[in-house]
Amino acid sequence: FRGRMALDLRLSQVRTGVAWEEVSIMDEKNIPIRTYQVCNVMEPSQSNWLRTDWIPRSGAQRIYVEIKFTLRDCNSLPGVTGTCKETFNLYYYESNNDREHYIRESNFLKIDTVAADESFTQVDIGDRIMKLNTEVRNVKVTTRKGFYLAFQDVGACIALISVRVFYKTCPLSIRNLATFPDTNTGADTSSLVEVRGSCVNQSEEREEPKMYCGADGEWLVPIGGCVCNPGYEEKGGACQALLTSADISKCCTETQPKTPNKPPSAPQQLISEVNETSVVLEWSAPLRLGGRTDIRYKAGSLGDVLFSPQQSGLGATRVCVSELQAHTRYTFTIGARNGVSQGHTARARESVSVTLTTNQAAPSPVTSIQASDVTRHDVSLAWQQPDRANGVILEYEVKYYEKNQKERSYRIMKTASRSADITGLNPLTVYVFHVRARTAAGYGEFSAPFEFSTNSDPLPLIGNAANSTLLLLSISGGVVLLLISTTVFIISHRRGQYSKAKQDLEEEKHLNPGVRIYVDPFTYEDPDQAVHEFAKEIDASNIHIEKVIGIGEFGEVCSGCLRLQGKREIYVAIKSLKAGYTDKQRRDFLSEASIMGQFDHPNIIRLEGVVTRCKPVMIITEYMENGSLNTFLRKHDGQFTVIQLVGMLRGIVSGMKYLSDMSYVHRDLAARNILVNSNLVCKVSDFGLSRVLEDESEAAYTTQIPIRWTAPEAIAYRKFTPASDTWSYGVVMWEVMSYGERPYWDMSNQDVIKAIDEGYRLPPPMDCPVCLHQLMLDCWQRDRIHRPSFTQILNILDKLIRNPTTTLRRTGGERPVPTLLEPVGGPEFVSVWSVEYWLQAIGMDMYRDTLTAAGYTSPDSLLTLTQQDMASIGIVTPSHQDQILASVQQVLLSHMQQIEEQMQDSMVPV
Ligand code: ACK
Repeated sequence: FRGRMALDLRLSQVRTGVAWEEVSIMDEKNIPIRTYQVCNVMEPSQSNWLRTDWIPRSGAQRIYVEIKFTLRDCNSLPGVTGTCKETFNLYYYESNNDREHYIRESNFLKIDTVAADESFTQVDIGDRIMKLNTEVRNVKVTTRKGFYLAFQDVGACIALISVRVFYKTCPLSIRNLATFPDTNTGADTSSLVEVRGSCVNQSEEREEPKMYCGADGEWLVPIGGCVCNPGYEEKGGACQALLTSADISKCCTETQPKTPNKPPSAPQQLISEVNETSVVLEWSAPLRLGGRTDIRYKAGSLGDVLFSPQQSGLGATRVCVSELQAHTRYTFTIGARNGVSQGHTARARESVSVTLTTNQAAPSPVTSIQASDVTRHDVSLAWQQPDRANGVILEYEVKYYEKNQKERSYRIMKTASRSADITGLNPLTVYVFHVRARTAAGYGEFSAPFEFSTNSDPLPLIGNAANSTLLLLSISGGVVLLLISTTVFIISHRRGQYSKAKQDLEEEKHLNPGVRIYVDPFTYEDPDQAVHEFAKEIDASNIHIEKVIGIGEFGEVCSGCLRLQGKREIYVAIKSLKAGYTDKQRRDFLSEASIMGQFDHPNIIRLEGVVTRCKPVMIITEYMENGSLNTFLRKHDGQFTVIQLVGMLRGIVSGMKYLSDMSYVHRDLAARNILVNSNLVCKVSDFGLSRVLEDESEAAYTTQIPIRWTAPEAIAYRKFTPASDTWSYGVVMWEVMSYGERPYWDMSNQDVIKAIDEGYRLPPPMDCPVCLHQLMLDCWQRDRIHRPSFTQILNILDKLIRNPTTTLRRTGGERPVPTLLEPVGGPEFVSVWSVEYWLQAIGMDMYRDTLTAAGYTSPDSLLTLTQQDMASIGIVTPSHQDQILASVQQVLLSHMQQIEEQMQDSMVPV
């Protein structure tokens, strides 16, 4: 099978007499299979090794190991507390020797600790049910001709069912009349292998043809190409001789060409890899290509599933299918087509199919833990149901321990509800809590740590609805921020009150900035005069520096506290100018404060003031708990919902609209220059001017431009305008949707410039809705007048977030699923929001008056609804709160989908 070295591994025991045993068992379909098993759970300190024979590397640089295994849940084994484990370790050892008899254990390098997504338990009737886990790990192997793999058991009850080892290649491909050979992917998960193509027959190089082979086996960024020689024309990726008049007359007399092109035969060797509720399908090219090279594949399945990179027109022999239901049977078909295939769908003889069952999936992590009624010994915790429960939640488990004890000793409490009263705590002690949910599929992951300190009072200090709850920001995927000291609590509480309505109000203030235009501080003769015009001088004694948090262009960035007379102490970021600066450096450094001080918007970093009268010179700004956006997203890869990501993008564009309304052009908009606070609010920062004014000579200037983020006209002839900021905004959208991936990966700046010039644009990041990618493409229009303005982008994102009040084309005439959009009349339904209809559809109409009276009359207003909000207006039953919140989510998602469908209909490829 192309792209894989599929191996049936023979496992051999490193030492005889150890715990692993070769055992034959029956699989779910009652077919006998051979397994390796170990189950030494009663004795402590186990270390039982099992290793494979030598595996040749065959030129691969990164290998993938897929392990299928079952693992027994320790809770189901009586009397094994403390000794029983639920993981094993995977190791490798590179070697040129294909027959090593003995390899010292310490020579093996660890790949990973492998845990089961599902462990199996003995059910009451004494009948064992076996649940299969599939885990894939990968590792770089570049130093020897081959390698050995080893499995170390540390006291678990495991059966290894199968081990598959493979590597990935980008398959032979023809682009721009150049052939690119079957190429092994690079050694690193982010590496791109640069490959030079060779011109097809009867063609010659127009510009050196190049492509990059990505780590996933996909070809990326074709550059250059070939052109057909005179007398030949391009057809289906090849150069064919132009017909002479003699040919034409001959052709006209013949009824059939001698060797007509045909549709391809079916793709071969379709294999599937199930990972919980997603599947990767891979296949090989058809045996017969029908005499053509323009083969494309189309994947098919019943039901609502998501294909990526796309469902049809696939050039590569691989597709990922996600959003499948847990534990459900699916049939997938892959059809092959070429330019002479008839109709829209592949016929049976042109397709191949596979049927499989998805795994059960454990629930996603619990989010939004809140603490209330904190006393010296007790606390009440409450949390929300996981975003994806993937089944009925049977119970929750709360694990907690004293922070300074780490996890050396912890306590576990189980509860069927979404709350728990924890008692018997020590006073004035910081505790760490984690909560996880369990369904029939097993436990989900624990939530991120939630910390708080008990106090010294016997009665709750914080316990009433108005100012009681330690509200932690809920991030789907379970990132919860830590709140420890009272000071932090106060700040966080203030920000916790952040609401959309309030933000709207604040934004409204800025809707009409009138004639206020940004003033370039360099127009002032005396730079200090500019600073003092726009920034407040702060006395250094009011600043208390706590720690260094980073390095900026001019010196350290610290965090600390600022206490101004008559005001509450606030947490701030402090940028300082390093010693030994020149006058020019001081001026450039302070120019940022002069610029920032002119802005006042919720999505622009706020200047608190400057220290210029003593050293070091400092700029004080509001503190952003989550630091810069690119680092933050990388840390939380895959943990946010699309709506949360779009929420961040909305904030950024709102700030950019404000800047462009003030005629300020940022010139360096990038995720690294956006800061994120604890409420996930994104703010534009970095208004340094040095990059603009540094050196006016063209060459020096170009080296300072952040090429990957900058519009072509700004690179080529320094045309910086709001439209060039729009281009950069498109790149920021891409960074956000790809969780901080580097734009254009590790391509060189020169290649980026060339690729952009040739019309190449960044592809949609994984799981990125089509409509958002379309918006990025709009921001990257070559002609800047065709790019959307920030006002337009803001409107589009708002439309995506809000429930539609505009016409949305639906695909059929069926009644809506209870996604709660009321259809009214006509074949082209107009979806109208009605709170009444929505509540009725989810059986919650008893809250109609309550919600309406509190101002929740539009889906927009519901966007920020939290459990606290509901509790405060009298919706107190947890199950009702859950139902309402889940439904709000559903409305938003269904809306995103509908917009996506609509955009797909009208999409024009670039
Ligand atoms: O990614 P980070 O943690 O966020 O590292 C950089 C570092 O300082 C150098 O710029 C952080 N930083 C800058 N300004 C602020 C701020 N206002 N609040 C919090 N962190 C900041 C930035």
